[in-house]
Amino acid sequence: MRFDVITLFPQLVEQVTASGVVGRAADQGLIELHCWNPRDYTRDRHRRVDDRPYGGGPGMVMMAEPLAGAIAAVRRQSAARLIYLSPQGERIDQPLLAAELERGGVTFLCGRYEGIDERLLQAEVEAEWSLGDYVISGGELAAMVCIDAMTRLVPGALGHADSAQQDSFSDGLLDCPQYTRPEDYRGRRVPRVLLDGNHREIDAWRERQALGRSWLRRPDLLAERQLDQRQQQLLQEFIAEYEDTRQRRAAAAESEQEDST
Ligand code: 9WO
Repeated sequence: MRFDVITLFPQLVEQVTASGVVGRAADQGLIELHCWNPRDYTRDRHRRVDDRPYGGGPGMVMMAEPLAGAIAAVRRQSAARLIYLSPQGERIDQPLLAAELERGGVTFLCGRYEGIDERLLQAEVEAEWSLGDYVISGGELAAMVCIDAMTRLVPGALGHADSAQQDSFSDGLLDCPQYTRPEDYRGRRVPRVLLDGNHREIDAWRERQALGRSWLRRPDLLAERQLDQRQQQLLQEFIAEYEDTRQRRAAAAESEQEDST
């Protein structure tokens, strides 16, 4: 998998390969990251990459020509799509990133300041992606998020062969809760089922929790998805237990009130 990134801050973007899963994938040659600085494609003495916006207003806009030079240089080495990262783009999710991975590579275009001259975007950009509805200071952090998430999907990038399968969203659901030692943390105990070593029951508990949390926190994820019979059963069990706990809590709170009067 090859990632190319056009950015005024190459040292920032290169940090994504400095440690962790992405670092190991780069060391193993599973991914390659190349950064291209538009400043290297300027022709004037001051190496200008930005100028004032036509129509006035605050801030600066990235000029088309230096970016066009960087894009032409990337295209000599890579046939990948050019993707601009901005809040105006299509909202990305795990399936979209997985589909892009199948294309074999991506080139990310990172804007700074108030943005990029629209004519450069119209002439060159093949897709526009957004992480979500907020503004950050430039496209770099968004590119790093995409590179991290896509690298996790490259076969062999995660230690365990099936870890990517167990990630949140690999199945379109939220993750189940995780626990480690000690068994008792300030009076909060690890769920009994995880200590008993019955792996059929553990798997069922985890799936029940994943379905239940998705039902509680992200009903939109469940709406998009068909549950099989077993999953419907597990979710019903979660809901029954949830309602039961809620009723017992309400009853306990009421008797607390009586005690105080
Ligand atoms: C800057 C600005 C300043 C004053 C008034 C309005 C303004 N809008 C912007 C702006 O959106 N700047 C962008 C910064 C230009 C393109 C790159 N930047 C960016 C990308 N910010 N946030 C993203 C981004 C990318 C992907 N997903 C979420 C956010």
